[in-house]
Amino acid sequence: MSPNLRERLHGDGPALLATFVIVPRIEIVELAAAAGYDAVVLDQEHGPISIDSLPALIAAARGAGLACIVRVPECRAKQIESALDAGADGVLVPHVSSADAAAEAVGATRFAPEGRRGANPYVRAAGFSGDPAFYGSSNARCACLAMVEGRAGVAALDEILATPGLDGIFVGPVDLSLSLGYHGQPEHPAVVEAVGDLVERGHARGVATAVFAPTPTAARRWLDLGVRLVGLSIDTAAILAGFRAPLDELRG
Ligand code: 3PY
Ligand code: MG
Repeated sequence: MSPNLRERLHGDGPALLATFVIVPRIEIVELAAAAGYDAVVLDQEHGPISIDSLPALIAAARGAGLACIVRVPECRAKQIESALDAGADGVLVPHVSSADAAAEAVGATRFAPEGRRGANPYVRAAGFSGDPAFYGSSNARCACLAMVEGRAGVAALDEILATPGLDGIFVGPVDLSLSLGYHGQPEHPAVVEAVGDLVERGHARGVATAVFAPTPTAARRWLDLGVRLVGLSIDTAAILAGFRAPLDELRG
């Protein structure tokens, strides 16, 4: 059996290359697979992806062989549990800025006794009751990534990294650039230094790291530093670039 998302985050094989998906269409997920990505991040924090859209998008990801992470709208147990019940391989929890928030997120991804996830064996993730091993396999498989993307999260990093069961931190340079006063400059040297520091502190504690990279150059930098997952692009930006390129060429 091929390694699941959590095993890939904790393993030493190639890092995962992911794209964010904002547009709730299965075709976008399939296009990401056709382009060669390893994973999609279905983004409920930004854009119109609702809980109703998740089952089809997750099914499309699975059918296309992609790992499927849902970025939930905020750090709330209910939202995390709904994404996992729909069949996601893991969740990305935005703006985690304290040890309590990290523990809340992890607790919502695991059934008792490891956590506090509400149990229902009839949901999609459980094969609608057809999977007798659901609770154990879900606890073993579903990954929880906490986004560190603001001053408060940076200040609480050591406690967040110490959260039992946390699969990794995901550093968000876009929000971090605003929080640090470099608006709209995720590649500002001060932001790059801050991201690198967070990643290295994660590695020093043996915690897997992930980063959003606004450019392939940034992605290469973070991959060389040993991150286990890079968010390399966003569907809307890719479509805009694809629409623009032939027009720009035509118009000179
Ligand atoms: C950030 O960089 O702030 C992100 O949330 C990446 O999507
Ligand atoms: Mg962000």
